[in-house]
Amino acid sequence: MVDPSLRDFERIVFFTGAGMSAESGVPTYRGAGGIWREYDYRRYACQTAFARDPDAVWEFHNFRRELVSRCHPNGGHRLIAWAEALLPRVTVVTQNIDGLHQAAGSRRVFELHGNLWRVRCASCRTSVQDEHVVRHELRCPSCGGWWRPDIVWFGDMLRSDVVMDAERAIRGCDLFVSIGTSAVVYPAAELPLLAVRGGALCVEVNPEETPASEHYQLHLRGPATAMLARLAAGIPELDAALVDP
Ligand code: BV8
Repeated sequence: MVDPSLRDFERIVFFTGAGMSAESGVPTYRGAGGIWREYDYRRYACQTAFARDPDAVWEFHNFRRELVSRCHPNGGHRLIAWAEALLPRVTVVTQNIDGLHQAAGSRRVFELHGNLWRVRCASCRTSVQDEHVVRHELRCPSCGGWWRPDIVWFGDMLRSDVVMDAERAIRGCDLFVSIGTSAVVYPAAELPLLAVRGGALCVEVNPEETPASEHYQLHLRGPATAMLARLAAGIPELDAALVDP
C-alpha cells in the first residue's frame, strides 16, 4: 500500500501511548527501560498502595513529575498539533499522562488515563491543575483529605465523559492512527475496534508488532516522528513541524 497522506482525510484520530513520548525521553511502561520493570505499580500506582502509604506513592510520582518536567514535545507531537490547525478535524485520544500533546499545541485532546500535572482530593474529589515539579502540599485545604495524582491507576474507573468523547471521535473518523501503544491495557485497548467497525483506514505506528496489529490495514514499523513524517509527506507546512525548534 502506498502511504496515505493526512491531507486525504477529513476526520483523523491519533490514538497515542507511551511510545509517542519515547523520543522526548519519557520512559515507556513495558519493554526495555519500561517504568513498570523498575517500579512495581502495586506499590506505587494504585489505590491500595495509596491507602497503605500515600507518602511513598507521592515520592514515586514526584520522581516522575521531575523526570517529565525535563522532557519536551518531539517532532511527532508538534506535527500532530500543526495538523490540528491545518486539517478539517484532528483529535488526539491519549493514554499518556505527560501533557506533551498539549505542550506541543494540540487542543482537542482526550486523556483516558488522566494527567500527571493535575491532582484531586481523594475525599472530596476537588481537582486542581498543579504545575509544581515536586508537590509538597499533600492535604486538601477544603476537607483535609489527601491530594492524589489525578491519574487512572489500575482498578480505577476511567472518566465516563472522557471515554464517551473519545468513542464518539473514533466512531466518526475516516483515518485512525495508533502510535506507540502495546495495546494490553483495557478498556483503552478496545477503542481501536470502534474505528475498524466504523470503516476508517487504520494505521499502526510502532517499531514492534502488538496484539492489536491484526486489526490494522497499514503497519509503519518505526519510531513515531519518522513514521508520522511519512503520513505528512506532501504537506510542506507539516514538514516545518519536524524541525527541532
Ligand atoms: C478499569 C497509570 C474498571 C498511570 C496505568 C478489561 C476491561 C476493563 C479493565 C480490565 C480488563 N481486563 C483487565 C482489566 C484491568 C486493567 C487492565 O487493563 N489490566 C491489563 C494490564 C490486563 N485495567 C484497569 O484497571 C483500568 N481500569 O478498567 O477499571 C475495572 C477494574 C478492574 C477490572 C475490571 C474493570 C485502568 C487502566 C489504566 C491503568 N493505568 N498507568 C501511570 O501511573 O502512569 S497503565 C499504563 O499502561 C499507562 O496508563 C499507559 O497509558 C498504559 C498503556 O501503556 P502504553 O501506553 O501502551 O505503553 P507501553 O510501555 O505498554 O508500550 C509502549 C509501546 O510503544 C510499545 O509497543 C513500544 O513498542 C512502542 N514504542 C517504543 N518506542 C517507540 C514506540 N512507538 C513509536 N515510537 C517510538 N519511538
